[in-house]
Amino acid sequence: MEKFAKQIRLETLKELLNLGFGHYGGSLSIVETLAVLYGKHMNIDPENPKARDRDFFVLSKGHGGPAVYATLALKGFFPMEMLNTLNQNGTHLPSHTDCNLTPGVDMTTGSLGQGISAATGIAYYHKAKKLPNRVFCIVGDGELNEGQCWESFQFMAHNDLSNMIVFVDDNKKQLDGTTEEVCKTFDYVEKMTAFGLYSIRVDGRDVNAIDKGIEECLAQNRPSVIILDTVKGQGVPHIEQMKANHHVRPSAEDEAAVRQVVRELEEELENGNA
Ligand SMILES: Cc1ncc(C[n+]2csc(CCOP(=O)(O)OP(=O)(O)O)c2C)c(N)n1
Ligand SMILES: [Mg+2]
Repeated sequence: MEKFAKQIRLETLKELLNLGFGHYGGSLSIVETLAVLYGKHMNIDPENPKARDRDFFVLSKGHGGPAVYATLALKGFFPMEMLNTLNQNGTHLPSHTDCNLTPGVDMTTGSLGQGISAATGIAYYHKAKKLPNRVFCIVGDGELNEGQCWESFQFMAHNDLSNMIVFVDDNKKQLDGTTEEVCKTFDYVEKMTAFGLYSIRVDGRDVNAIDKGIEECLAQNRPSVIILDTVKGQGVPHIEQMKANHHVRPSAEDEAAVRQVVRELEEELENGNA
């Protein structure tokens, strides 16, 4: 899973460098979680993306698309070369995830708050039909400012959607400031628990901690929410330290720092130190 996370981070950075701008911060903070989900837990078949028995993944914070595309390409859903088409005219990889364009993308997202609602609907259908499919969904901490998210949590708890895990990417920042200063967050685990959900906080930079958290939630057989303690721009120190790192058009200095991380990741992966 650690190696897979490095591969996903590398390909995500290459996509964004090739485009020249993009959502660096929120793509990088979900890399480890994607590596654990697609590397270990999800039942998926890249040869048959719409397989009836598949697990579903919904990136409610759809602007993290570049990280999902890197993950799907590495799993073999489409050729790696397609990653160079990110957000270009006529692309199958728009900046926000779109289920009508990209093999392996299960829901069109980008309008914050709506993806989690769709994900609860998918989980509700499969639970009602007594089907084994599970649903994994990532929402942003800023996205939680959308009231619609809280309707989804209530719906999840009321309908006992034990086939669903929601991850909150608690990277502490949103588009134009820290999440705390835009709208005070209080304690997410306490809030989710009060909603009747099983909830834990894990280190979202650590694939083993994320894996353990998922195992713990699956063992509960209850609707669950994992709060991911992450850093916006995770894994690229220069981007992590930028005050505004939501959508970045790298300066020459920024680009040099990102290219340095690309080289380091390539070397680690080539030398088998991953
Ligand atoms: C309904 C809606 N309002 C506003 C936006 C514009 N927008 C895109 S990303 C973003 C910030 C999201 O912050 P967060 O959920 O914390 O994402 P992350 O930090 O993971 O990038 C905003 C306001 C949007 N996409 N949808
Ligand atoms: Mg955020």
